[in-house]
Amino acid sequence: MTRPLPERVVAAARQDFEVEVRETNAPMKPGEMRAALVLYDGVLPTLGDRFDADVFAESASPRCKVLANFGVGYNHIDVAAARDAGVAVTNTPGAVTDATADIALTLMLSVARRAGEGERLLRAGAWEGWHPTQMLGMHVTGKTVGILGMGRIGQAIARRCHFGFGMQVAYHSRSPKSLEFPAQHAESPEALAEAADFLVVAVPGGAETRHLVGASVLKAMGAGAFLVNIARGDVVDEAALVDALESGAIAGAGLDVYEHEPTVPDALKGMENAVLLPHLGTAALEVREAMGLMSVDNLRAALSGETPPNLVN
Ligand code: 8YV
Repeated sequence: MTRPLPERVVAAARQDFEVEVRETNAPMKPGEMRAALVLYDGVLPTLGDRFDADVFAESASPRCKVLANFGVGYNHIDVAAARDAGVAVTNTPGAVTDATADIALTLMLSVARRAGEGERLLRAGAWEGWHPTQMLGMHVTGKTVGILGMGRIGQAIARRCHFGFGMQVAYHSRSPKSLEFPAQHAESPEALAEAADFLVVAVPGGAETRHLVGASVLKAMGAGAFLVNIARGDVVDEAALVDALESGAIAGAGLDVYEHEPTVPDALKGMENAVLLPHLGTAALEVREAMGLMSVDNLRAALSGETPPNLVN
């Protein structure tokens, strides 16, 4: 296990395996990853452990047979290189869906209703008392949400918006989906951005989606719209986002992820209309336990010669 994990997860793994838990929360270094491939039958890595092609290059047939990733996103692992080296890669879909959708709603509400800004004002002792035109934000109920990527998490966000907030739902994904709530398919990210009061990014990270939200999408959003990103930081061109916020091309942003985590541009930190969370998408004990137990199930299946339930390569 490449990080300390909740006790329940470690205990479940110990029932079937000899377990070593790496004691630091820092991402693994390339030398550690190469060594892990040689030393262990299975590795349970996570975000930040960059298992890229170079790491697999040195061991043609490593002892390690499975990387049971803790998390749904696996863009830090070169899955093709892993497959070529005979290493299965698995992830934890399902376990993260509701918690991540909840964080998307947290960000939508916080940025539109100026919750972060209000908290800072109050804590700074600058609140002069209620008045009818104090800190007016944007009313959320009934607005249009545009969801970029209508997978499990996108659908969970859409459901909350439709059933909870009476919002119109629009989305862009490679192909239209059959959904159990009304939703308009947009032909391009730009067309989606144009239609939306909130553009919510919910596509997987990776080369195909890098900078999918750049200057043209931000421009299409317009001055009244908010961007929310709960996916991966590099899906959004962060420099273009800073420009759009500084020039007033969009109204605000709610972010849980960043292009170069844990570095967050000072420009963003200085903006009142940016709500900035430290990658809290799944940060609840029961969710992290469910993710970990799912990883252990994948590990167990892969190491007993079965097809793991959540194989991605
Ligand atoms: C995880 C996430 O907690 O599951 C994911 O892909 O983004 C998070 O919510 C974290 O990234 C570990 O994978």
